[in-house]
Amino acid sequence: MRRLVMIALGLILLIPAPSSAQRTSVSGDIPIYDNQGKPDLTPDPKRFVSQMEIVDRLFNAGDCELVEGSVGGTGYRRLLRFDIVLINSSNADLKIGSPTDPSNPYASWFEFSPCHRHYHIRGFSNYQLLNLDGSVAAQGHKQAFCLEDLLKYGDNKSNGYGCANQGITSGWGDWYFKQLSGQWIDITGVPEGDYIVHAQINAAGTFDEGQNRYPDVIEARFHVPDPRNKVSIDTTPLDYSH
Ligand SMILES: [Ca+2]
Ligand SMILES: [Zn+2]
Repeated sequence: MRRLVMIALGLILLIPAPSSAQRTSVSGDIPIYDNQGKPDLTPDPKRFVSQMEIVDRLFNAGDCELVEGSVGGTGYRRLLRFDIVLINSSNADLKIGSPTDPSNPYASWFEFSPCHRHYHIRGFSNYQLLNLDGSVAAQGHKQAFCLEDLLKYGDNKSNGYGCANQGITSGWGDWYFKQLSGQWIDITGVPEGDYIVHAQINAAGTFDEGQNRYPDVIEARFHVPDPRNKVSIDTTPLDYSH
């Protein structure tokens, strides 16, 4: 039953909305509340589906994506990619701090990314393609994140979090756009059919989200075309900035 409800939700979320209206409509749906000093992160459900697409992309031996495990092999890989915007809708900031400070309470969570060439919180998000019965059709990978303020959702001023002093201000969002290295699920060889794209943030439970009123899991139904069908080949440089 729960699965049916989520599928229904996924179908509703697949209805596209004009991009200019997304941010304000989402911030209205996810009002900031008093979470007793703890952050509450949630992925923007509209952005997730509106940017979802399939591309083919060539990977060569030695590419950092193979080292990081975000693709399953060399040659042309079929990638299902999407945006994740993490909104902090608590009245408290997510405060993480400097990755190079050994006294940082999150010191053991940082890992240096050979692709991005900066520190990420390891295991932050988990991307999977699920069959409609909830079993795994393609285990994506655990995408590590550098958490920072990129999009303004509320009225607050940013406290200036970036990759060198990580965090997300109350009412701000961190934007993992689909052009970033690893911001995908490798679906090479997945048969044609209907699937659920599943993303979980704070997947390792690194951050205490207090009441956690807003979900850490986002899902949307998606039709994967016949793998023999051509899709556009992405040759634009991958983004490693964030
Ligand atoms: Ca949450
Ligand atoms: Zn990064």
